[in-house]
Amino acid sequence: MQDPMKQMEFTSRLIHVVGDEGVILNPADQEFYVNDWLGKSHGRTVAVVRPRNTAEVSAIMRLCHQSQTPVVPQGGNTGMSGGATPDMSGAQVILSLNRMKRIHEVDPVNNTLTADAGVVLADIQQAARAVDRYFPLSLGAEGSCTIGGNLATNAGGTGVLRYGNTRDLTLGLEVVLPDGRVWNGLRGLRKDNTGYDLKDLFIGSEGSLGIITGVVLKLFAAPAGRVSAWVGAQEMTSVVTLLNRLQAACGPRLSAFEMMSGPSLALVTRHLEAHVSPLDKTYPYYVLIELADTNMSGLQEMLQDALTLATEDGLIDDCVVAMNEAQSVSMWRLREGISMAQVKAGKAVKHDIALPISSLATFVKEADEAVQKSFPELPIINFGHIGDGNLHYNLLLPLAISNTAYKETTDHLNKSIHDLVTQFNGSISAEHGVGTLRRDELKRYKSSVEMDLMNAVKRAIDPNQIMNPGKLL
Ligand code: FAD
Ligand code: 2HG
Ligand code: ZN
Repeated sequence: MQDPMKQMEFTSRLIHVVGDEGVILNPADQEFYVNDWLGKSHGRTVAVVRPRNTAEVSAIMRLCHQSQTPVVPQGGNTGMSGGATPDMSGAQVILSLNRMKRIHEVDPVNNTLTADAGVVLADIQQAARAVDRYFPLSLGAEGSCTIGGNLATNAGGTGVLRYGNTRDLTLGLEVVLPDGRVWNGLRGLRKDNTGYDLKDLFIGSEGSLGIITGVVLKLFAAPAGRVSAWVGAQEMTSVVTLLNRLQAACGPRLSAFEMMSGPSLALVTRHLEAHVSPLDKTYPYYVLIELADTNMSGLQEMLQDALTLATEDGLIDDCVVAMNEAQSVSMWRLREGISMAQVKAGKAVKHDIALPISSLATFVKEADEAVQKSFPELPIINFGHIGDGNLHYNLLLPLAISNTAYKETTDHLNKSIHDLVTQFNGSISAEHGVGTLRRDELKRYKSSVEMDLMNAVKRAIDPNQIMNPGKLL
């Protein structure tokens, strides 16, 4: 929207809908919204508009539809793929859900929670705990990401192994369509075969089809507690064998199995204060394991016995079982600190990949060899939710690298890693989404049939292409 008169008229209409306090026009106050936290994506905006309810979202979308103004939905702005940042044109509106924070209902009989899309994930977890239930979605950004952002990216995190990803935790959705119509699918049903599952179209659509305004989530029985352990191992093959053994021995009690390579842990202990490894020696791989149950009786022994057996069989070299909750918390701080340590230490080239678990060890061996051949000195920060086959196979470039060199090296590394992922029938985006970061990569690896189908869905729901242009597709 380049015409200043039209822009003024548009923003005054926005103010009419949401009030003065719901529209941010001052560039200094827009800073948080137009940049991402990684410092990689930057943009400009006509206005940041912050509705309080679905009716206001609908009125905003009607205005954007009439004026053909592009809209960038935004939740907590913690995303890792540039999906919530507008482009540099200054023509796009940011629609932030950060004032839509109501939890409407917690139903411990139906085991469901109904909330606005702008509720922060940690507040949803807390509301479930308040009725002695459990909401298992958990990730490092849970204190600031929103459930709407989790839905839009189909977020994963550390609980997927046992409970599934955001899609698996969702029963119903409410969405405002690009023309302002509201689809109310806020149903708390575990069975509903009345045609296409529309909610699954919007989950993982990264704001490209509509604004998610509300959700009905599944709740679970609250675990009575957890037992955590930290393990050191020499080989990725041993780590995968340990995963299979623990699944066999502990069944659904195995609630997390998170891997960190030696360089990943070293990065955290070097760059973050008061982060200390629980083991005396260093190892090529570490695993953070967690068991949880509604009955704690025998849980610690179960983990201890499985780890003793694994040590005797030479699968693992050393391990420590947390003796109390404080020790569990400090193990988790090491795992959750890796993202921040990367930001402090360099410019990461991030690969959020999924592979069949049976291919993980061979993939890592071949990927390490390929990287070392081209860039022998490059730190490989490989970690992730390997219980789900999801690796964050990140490569750390120096902080002082020029933009041109960063881009050239990134293009080279992306191609080499993603080609290999494709050879193993993997995915180039496991949980962070495509956004702008992997948009061109997506075109390279998706078949033309898949791209045609996705573009057809986009055209059907957003014919004027106003929803989050330039992202995903
Ligand atoms: P935003 O960043 O605001 O937006 C993300 C995308 O969703 C954008 O495309 C945006 O347009 C769209 N969007 C947001 N809200 C809506 C809405 N209401 N309707 C339609 N579209 C919308 N992610 C994981 O999956 N697993 C992890 O383990 C994980 N760990 C993280 C750890 C840290 C320390 C950090 C900073 C991030 C981590 N993330 C992780 C990434 C991020 O937190 C998730 O992608 C999260 O789901 C984004 O939520 P958000 O509210 O911040 O969304
Ligand atoms: C995690 O698992 C997040 O900690 C972040 O998904 C991954 O920093 C990353 O690349
Ligand atoms: Zn992750």
